[in-house]
Amino acid sequence: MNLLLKATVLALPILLLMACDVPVGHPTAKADPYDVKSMDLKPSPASISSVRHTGPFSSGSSLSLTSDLRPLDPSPVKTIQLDTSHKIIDIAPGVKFSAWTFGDQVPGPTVRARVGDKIRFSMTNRSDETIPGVQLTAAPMMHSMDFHAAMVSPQDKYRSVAPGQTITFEFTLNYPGVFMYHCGTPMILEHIASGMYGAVVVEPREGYPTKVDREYVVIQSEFYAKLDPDNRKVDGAPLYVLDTDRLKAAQPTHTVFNGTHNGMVTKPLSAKAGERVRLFVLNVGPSKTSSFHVVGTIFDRVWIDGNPDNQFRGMQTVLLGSSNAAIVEFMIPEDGSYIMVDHHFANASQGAIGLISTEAKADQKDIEHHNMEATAAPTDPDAIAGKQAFESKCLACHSIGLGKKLGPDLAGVSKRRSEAWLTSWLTSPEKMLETDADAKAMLKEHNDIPMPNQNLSASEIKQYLKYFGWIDAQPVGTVGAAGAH
Ligand code: HEC
Ligand SMILES: [Cu+2]
Repeated sequence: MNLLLKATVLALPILLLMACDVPVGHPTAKADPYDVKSMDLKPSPASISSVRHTGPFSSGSSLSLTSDLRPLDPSPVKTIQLDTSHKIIDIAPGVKFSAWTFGDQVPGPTVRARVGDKIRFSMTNRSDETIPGVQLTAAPMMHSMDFHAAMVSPQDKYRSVAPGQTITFEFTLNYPGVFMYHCGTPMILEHIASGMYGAVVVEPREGYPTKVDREYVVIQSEFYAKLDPDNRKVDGAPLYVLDTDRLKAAQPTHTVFNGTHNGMVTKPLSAKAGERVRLFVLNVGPSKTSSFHVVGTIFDRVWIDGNPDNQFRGMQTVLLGSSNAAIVEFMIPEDGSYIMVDHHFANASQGAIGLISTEAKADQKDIEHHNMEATAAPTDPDAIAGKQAFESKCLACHSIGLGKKLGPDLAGVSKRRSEAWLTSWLTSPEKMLETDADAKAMLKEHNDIPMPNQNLSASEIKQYLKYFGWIDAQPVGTVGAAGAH
């Protein structure tokens, strides 16, 4: 090859690259989604009052209290309350730890919102309240809230407030991601290690570019526990308190997912073979990294810090420093129990282990969703019509996600039956009961009570199927319909 040709061949890809790379400011350049001009950087000042919240320690329709992440609440303003408390938590069997919390739980509730949404936050420092039946083991003290999802003056918004005081502030979510929140009152290390942290999931303005069958939150954190030097007991069991020597030396006694040693081994997350799972993984630390891995599968996508712009494909493990997060998505290839671990095995051996299992049943408790009402609703017009019709015509005999009535629970029906099968069934159940083996088997299971023909038109049937498809695209247990009992 002559020299000139060689040079041209070498230069060609570079020239092509240059040609593709539209310079910033060029008229055809795409708008920068992170353009500061479209961000809210001037939130109003925080206010502090001496009016106390009473009742539940957390509230807000955008909060999830467990690993089951609720679907996005579409309202553009998310009002959330996360009060601090001092309480005893079980971090492992027999280890009753004197914790400080947001929302009376460790980790604190997960907030879900979207870029452009406003968070209207308030927190009462209730560290001086005694909870009935639980002795107060830690003295009341100052606490504060630091949201990594916010762009605000820390001296204003992240101020510490005294027991009995309430701080209120607002901010707008400018970046998508999975962000930590934590108490920022000195010694910050002690406040985090005592349990004062949680996650804020911020979806991109247009939502995620992929579709998944399940969504769960996994928060890794360390505990540094020692037996109470004063030998105090809780319900006859020894009390554990923060070991500040171990804390400073970064030598945890427990490293856990979602606040409990081996918690998701005894209560695995559920998924079915062939499903796509999205995990929102946050490593709180406070002092260790996590080498997050799921045994038996490969992360199809990894979005570092939970932002789809930071994408990796086909990853075995994702490395998370303290307060780093990732969204990981993967397939459940076949039936089995897939093991989530911190692949720093010293951490895994301290309890950072959990399962996603095809044998796990959705927790009935979670379906009822604690004290919060479901806000998920379809947006597709056919699915909306299907939902309305279903609620008036079918709820007498069917539930969604809440068990069998006269007819089967219809959660998952779009997955266990084909569209053609469902269409034939809804057109003429009597014909199917004569000719179709699956229909006959189902009739037997339902005490030989045949479903009456509902006289549905083809377009009505289409609407029911759209609704069923929508239900089955939501994280399990987040949509329920029961009707009158
Ligand atoms: C009077 C009770 C009753 C009503 C009302 C009723 N169904 Fe059913 N449905 C049943 C029973 C019972 C079965 C189980 C099969 C059988 O025994 O015939 C069934 C089965 C089904 C199945 C199949 C479920 C599966 O697991 O494969 C679907 C889908 C279904 N019904 C949809 C509907 C829809 C949609 C409506 C409202 C338009 C409706 N049903 C109204 C009683 C009812
Ligand atoms: Cu604190």
